Amino acid sequence: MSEIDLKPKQKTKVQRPKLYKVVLVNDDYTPREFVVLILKAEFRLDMAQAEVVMMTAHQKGACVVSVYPKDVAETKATRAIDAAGQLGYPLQFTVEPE
Ligand code: NFA
Repeated sequence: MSEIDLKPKQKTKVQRPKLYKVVLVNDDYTPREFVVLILKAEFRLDMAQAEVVMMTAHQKGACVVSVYPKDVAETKATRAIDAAGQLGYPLQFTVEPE
């Protein structure tokens, strides 16, 4: 007796890039307004999102900003750290596997 095989013989492999979290780290020196500015400019958050992320990091010590493929996450974190550093602020972002 022949049955119909509904299973495909080969699975199509989809390339899903591993995602990495960019995490905003609190400090005692970087002005809140500057943190919000960076979150808007580098991470494309809107005003409301930027305020929530900044205040969450301020109160809890850290907050996930967004997730990206590894190279994008590292580039954005580096650019944000450098922009803060140029103004003498110790602002830090970390990049971690999701
Ligand atoms: N804690 C900083 C302040 O009170 C603000 C801040 C928030 C810094 C989030 C870094 C990250 N000025």
